[in-house]
Amino acid sequence: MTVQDPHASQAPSIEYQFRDDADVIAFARQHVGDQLPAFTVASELQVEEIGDGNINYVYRVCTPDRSASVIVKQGLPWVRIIGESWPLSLVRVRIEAETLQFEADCAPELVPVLYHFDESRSAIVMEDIGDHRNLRHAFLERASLPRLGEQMGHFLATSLYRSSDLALDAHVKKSRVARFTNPDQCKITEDLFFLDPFCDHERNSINPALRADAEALWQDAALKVEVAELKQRFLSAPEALLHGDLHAGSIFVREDSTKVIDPEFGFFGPAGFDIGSWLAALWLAACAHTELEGEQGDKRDYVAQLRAQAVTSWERFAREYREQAALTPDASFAAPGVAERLLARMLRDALGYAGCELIRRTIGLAHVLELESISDETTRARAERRALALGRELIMARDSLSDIDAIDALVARHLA
Ligand code: SR1
Ligand code: MG
Repeated sequence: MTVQDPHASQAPSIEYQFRDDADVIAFARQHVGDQLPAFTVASELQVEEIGDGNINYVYRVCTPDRSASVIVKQGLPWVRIIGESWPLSLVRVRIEAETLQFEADCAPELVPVLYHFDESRSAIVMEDIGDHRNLRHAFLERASLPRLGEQMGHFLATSLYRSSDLALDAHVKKSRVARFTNPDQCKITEDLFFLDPFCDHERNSINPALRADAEALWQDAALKVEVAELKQRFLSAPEALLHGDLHAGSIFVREDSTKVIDPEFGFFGPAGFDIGSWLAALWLAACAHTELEGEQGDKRDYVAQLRAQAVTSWERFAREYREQAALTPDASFAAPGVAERLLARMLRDALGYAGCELIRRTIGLAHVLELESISDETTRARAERRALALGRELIMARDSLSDIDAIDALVARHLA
């Protein structure tokens, strides 16, 4: 397959951009030869563009018999789906590579192997996890994923603890905060998460059958105060190195295995942001399944499974965070009660950020496949209304919710 210049119609080509198939293949061969011997001996390699994300270009390079393959990801200095009118710094590609490496140190089984990062071509070569499928599709098919909650709880606990003040020397932490400063990516979140969905913004995309609900939300002054507080913490609470975009599209699964990809939004922010984004991924899918086609009993069971995954994720996260915090080398943080205080704040933040994610994926720019797969607008609006109401209540009630079972009961009420 030939790689056409994907930008030909909307932007000038960039000097470092892959020119054609041969260029992508040569790049992959040059950078994984040592690690993947089949790439050195195979006389011919093949390439296909497989990216369906919003921002970058993603290629699979493989041997003719497909027995060996790698993924090459290249970033251009703008948002792929928008073009030159939305410029984006290339620092995100280095940050993605370094965040991926940090996550691999924390939980090697939960991320693809990073083979190479090339700054001059803004490109990464990594393991092909093509035997996994995107979690959105798994959710749509109501796949049973018995280990997902535990695995995500572990991913969050290890990455958020090991980049925190409890684990890192203060000088090291400060230099990492500087190295992972990612202002263009953060600005996307600041706008799409905290601004657009709460006003009549031109970037929003709203189901006409849900318009009145969105308009009511825009009039909700008390909600806007809470969202402003969440945004302020997002801007100025460098607690831990976040993945920064932990939605279902950033996760690939097999029944027994989970892989988290795409940490290009990585930066030091409030730990509850990643936790909340993940919980919202589960709850968004659950909202969709209240109205997706299928037997009522099957749908009810799957909604219950998704709720249970959220409970398991938090329980595993909290248990493992506590265990790690008990070993902190910093005597101030070793005092009794400190870990519980931090966990309580992370949970409170997580609920607020989950609420924002539920709202922005319903009426903002970037929606989720699970809800979008409900073709009838009126039916879809019923599921979307649940997401909006759940999101709003999580934001408004977060200070009074400190117990995961009570939170699950609240979620269940919205999904009934
Ligand atoms: C223009 S980028 C839209 C969304 O896609 C990314 O994956 C992030 O979630 C971002 O908010
Ligand atoms: Mg992404």
